[in-house]
Amino acid sequence: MDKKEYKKRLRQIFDKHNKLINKKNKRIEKNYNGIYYRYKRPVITAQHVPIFWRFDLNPKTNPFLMQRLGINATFNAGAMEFNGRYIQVVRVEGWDRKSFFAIAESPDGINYWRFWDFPVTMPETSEPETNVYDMRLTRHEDGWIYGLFCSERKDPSAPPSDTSSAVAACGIARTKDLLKWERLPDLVSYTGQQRNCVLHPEFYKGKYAIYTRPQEGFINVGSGGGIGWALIDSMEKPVAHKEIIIDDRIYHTIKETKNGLGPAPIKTSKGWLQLAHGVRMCAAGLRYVLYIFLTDLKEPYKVIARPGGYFMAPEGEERVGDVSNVLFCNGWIKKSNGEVLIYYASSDTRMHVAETSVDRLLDYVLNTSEDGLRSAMSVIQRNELISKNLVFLKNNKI
Ligand code: M1P
Repeated sequence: MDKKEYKKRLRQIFDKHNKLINKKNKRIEKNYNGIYYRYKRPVITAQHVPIFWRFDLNPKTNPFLMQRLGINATFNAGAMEFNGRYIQVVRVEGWDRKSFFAIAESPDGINYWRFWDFPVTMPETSEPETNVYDMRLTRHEDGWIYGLFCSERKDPSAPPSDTSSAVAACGIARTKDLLKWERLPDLVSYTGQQRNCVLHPEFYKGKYAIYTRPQEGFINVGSGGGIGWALIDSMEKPVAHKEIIIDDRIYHTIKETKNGLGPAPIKTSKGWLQLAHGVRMCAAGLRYVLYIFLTDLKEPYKVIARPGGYFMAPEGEERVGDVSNVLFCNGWIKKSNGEVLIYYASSDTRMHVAETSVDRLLDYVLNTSEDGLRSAMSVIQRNELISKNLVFLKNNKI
């Protein structure tokens, strides 16, 4: 490639990237459901990753201006407000299938997401993992920001012919500035593998509390599963001596196969708002949807409201990606005005935002019927709604 063409291509690449980052998103006003608003475009995609993370920009060492280290996907991000900016700790996956964490920030939580210059350098433990992903951020009352994530290693007991079996554990790190991370030991538990672990933001009776997801295998939860709750004495030596299941999987529901907590819960006057994912099996494979429930303010392991069905399921282009038919969320932000921004990933490929508020979410959890667990119950619930509405329509002009 001659000098002129190299320059032209480089300019094109940067212009395209700038255009993408500076394009304002649009709230979708049609298909109103009263619960949340989606936005038209994803907020973070592989194309948002800086050009200088992917290309070698020097024509001497890269005469064809090739992407040297490509990015496959940006998904499953933790989120928080930090120094007046909106932050996502994104799971960035390279062409080599390895994930790492990288911080992207936005001035308003919706638009202009830009990655910091370098990804997170996460220290390893004495037993280095192969892959890290899905960080849940918690600003704990002890003054630290904790990141709990999945730390994955090859299963040491797998026979040589098995190059897929893995062991998932809960990795733990903490920081004050999101730049320098102190790695703590992985969570020790006695219920098999762990994924989807989340630190509760407050002490419970002087102890740290972690939401867990015990699982027998790496993909299948086996006889385990459900969202658990465990108390631990210290984050420096995190041991879950005992786990109780606070939200189980249930036959013929959206969480029949497995479930897992999403982000750290939001504290409200009525209880802790909890966002989770539920998984069921179908002919097309696993289907991941999001659901919400409310737990008691004083005893956060007690579910006090449990709307039936899903809160959000993949729609349109969200349905397709590396692992299709998946919505996954491990980050949301409650703004000081009560608005809530939900950062969700679609099909293990890209990040989106949805907008709602604490008031709407509380109305949703407190006034949506529980899953009746039988078709006959679903008809009773619907008939009640229809009957009330027919009377309303008769007496009111719309
Ligand atoms: O591929 C869908 C999701 O699968 C796993 O989630 P879970 O442990 O609940 O099944 C995780 O690997 C997650 O990252 C991924 O999005």
